[in-house]
This record gives sequence, structure tokens and C-alpha cells, in this order.
Amino acid sequence: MTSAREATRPVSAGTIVEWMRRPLLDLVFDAASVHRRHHAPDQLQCSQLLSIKTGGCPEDCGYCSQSAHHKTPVEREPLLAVDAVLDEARRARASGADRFCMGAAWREVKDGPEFERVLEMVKGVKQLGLETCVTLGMLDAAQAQRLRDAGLDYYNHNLDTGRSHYDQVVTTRTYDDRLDTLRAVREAGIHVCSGGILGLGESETARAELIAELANLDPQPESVPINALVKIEGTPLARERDLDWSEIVKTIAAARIAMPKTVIRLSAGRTAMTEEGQALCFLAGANSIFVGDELLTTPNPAPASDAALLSKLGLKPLQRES
Ligand code: SAM
Ligand code: DTB
Ligand code: SF4
Repeated sequence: MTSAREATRPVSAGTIVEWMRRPLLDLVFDAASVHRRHHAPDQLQCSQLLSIKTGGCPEDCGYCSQSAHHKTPVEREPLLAVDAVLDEARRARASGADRFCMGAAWREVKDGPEFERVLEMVKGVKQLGLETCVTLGMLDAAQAQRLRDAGLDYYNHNLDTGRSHYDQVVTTRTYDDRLDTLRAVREAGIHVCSGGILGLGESETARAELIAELANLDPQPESVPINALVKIEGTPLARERDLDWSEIVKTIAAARIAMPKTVIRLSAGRTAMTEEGQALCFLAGANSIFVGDELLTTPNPAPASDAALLSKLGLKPLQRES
């Protein structure tokens, strides 16, 4: 069997399936060894999210509370004011986040006053000494350049799942549209944050395809969020089967071996995990989380419980540079 220590690129989905079928503790041991060669094992990157434009999205992503195609409890709201966003960013900074991520329920960025406002938000958050991240849907090269000039450090745009499963989840844009946006982000000199969601009814192969697709990007993404589906009432995926904790651990371990230098985020879904399950994910190479009470529209573990978990595990939030 292929040893997980021998990751060479391009890596195939078949190889990743072989890794994920290894005895779990062997896989985690190898992933932890790779992790410790490339990262300080006591450091955790902490991002805080804010939904700056909630609901009413024209896309039909089957998991999402914000799609106008599904009847969910989330109401459509206008784009927030710059000052309101900067107040939230100050609070995030005070509670120890090193990066502030602003998300909009847009299909794509459109030039105009709302984009100008988002550029002001990026400038303002950067001036607070936080790393900046936005997730605004598809964008073109000129828009990516304007975000970079405003001080954007990271652009989040997820591939969500493997290519073979993608059209079961989203029909209003293609996998290649997602890859084109990532290319525009990369060419503008912005760090790429791209990952996916586990628990969308995907096969083991589709999950491996996602990790292979990310790992074969050149350069590899600086940041890879691994989300566990947060089931939202009213969405087509609300009744999906529950993920087993071992599936999350395996995927993180495979991502760590395939992308040794990338920062891997144990992203949405931590409220449904035990502390022990999260601890195994950190051992297997996850070194980033979302902090704060809320993700975009759903709850996240309370800051006090995260502080207690980090303390038990001897993990420290990454220190901001400024
Ligand atoms: N509209 C933009 C887009 O789709 O790129 C940005 C916001 S969108 C909410 C950001 C990402 O959050 C999605 O690509 C998806 O991977 C993740 N996400 C959304 N809803 C989720 C859910 N219910 N559970 C887990 N992850 C979710
Ligand atoms: C990512 O990969 N996960 C975040 C962020 N990027 C934008 C979003 C998670 C959303 C979870 C469901 C919600 O709160 O609406
Ligand atoms: Fe819109 Fe993003 Fe939700 Fe898809 S994931 S419906 S693009 S907000």
C-alpha cells in the first residue's frame, strides 16, 4: 500500500482514498509527523467571521441558509455599513482573533457603490492590524486587483466538494467557474483560502477528489477550510445523514499530508463535535478555527468553551504581528 509519507504531486484521488482507508491511528500518526515538520504544533490561527450581507442569494447551493431558492429561517438583509463592520472587527481583535473574514451572500462581485463599500471595509479592518479576508462569490481580475490594493490578504472561495458530486449540490455555477475565480485571486497576489464541506452525501471518492483538486493547485492554497455540513431546516440537505467524527479526522489528515504547508481550518460544524473529536483533528493537522459565537448565520462554540479547550490541549491563538 502507498505510504502516506510519500506524497508526491500531482496526487490522485485514488491515492487519497488509499490513505483514508489506512488504520485511522496510523494515518493520524503520519499526518501529525508531517504537521510537526512544517508548523508549530501549539499554534492555532483564529479567524472571526461576519456576515456583511445576509440572505437572498440567487445561487442554489443545496446546503445554504442564504439561498433564495430555499425557504429557511434566514431573512434577506442589506449590506452593512462600514462603521458597523469596523465595530465588530474591533470586538474580534479584542477577543484574540488574528483575521477578520467578511462574507456576502452574493453570486458574484458587481462593480458599483456596494463594492466600493466593501473596499472601505477591507481598508478599515487592515488598519486595525487584523489580517483581512472576504468571501463575495465570483470575481474577475480587475476586482481582485482592487481588493488587493485595498489591503486584502485572503479571498475565501470554496470548491465545496469533488467534481463528480458538485452538480448534485449546486446547479447555478460550474466547478470551472470556481476555479477561474481562484485563478483571478491568485494572479492578483491575494492568498487563496479554498476548501469544502463534508456531509453533502458525497462518496469517499468525491471527498478524495476535493482534497486532490486543492492539493494539485499550483501553488497550493495557503488556507483550506474543512467544514462539516451545518444542517439548515428548509434546505435540500437538511436530512442528510450525520457525519461520523472519524470521517472528519481522516479528511483533515489526508489534507495535511497532501498539503504540508497549508493552514487547515477545522471550520463549520464544531458545535456538533466533542472536545475529543476536535483534539484528534488538531493532532491530525488542523491548525485554524473560527472563533466567536456565530459563523455566518449559525452558532459556533462559545468563546469561553473554546478558551477552555485550547487550555486543556496546550494550544495558543496565533499572535498578531502588529
Ligand atoms: N456567497 C459566497 C460563496 O458562496 O462563495 C460566499 C459566502 S458562502 C456562505 C461561503 C462558504 O460557506 C460556502 O462556499 C460553503 O462552503 C460554506 N457554507 C455555507 N453554508 C454552509 C453550511 N450550512 N454548512 C457548512 N458550510 C457552509
Ligand atoms: C468557510 O469555509 N466556512 C465559513 C466561511 N468559509 C465563509 C462559512 C461557514 C458557514 C456555516 C453556515 C452558516 O453559518 O451560515
Ligand atoms: Fe449564495 Fe454562497 Fe450561500 Fe451559495 S453558499 S447560496 S453562493 S451565499
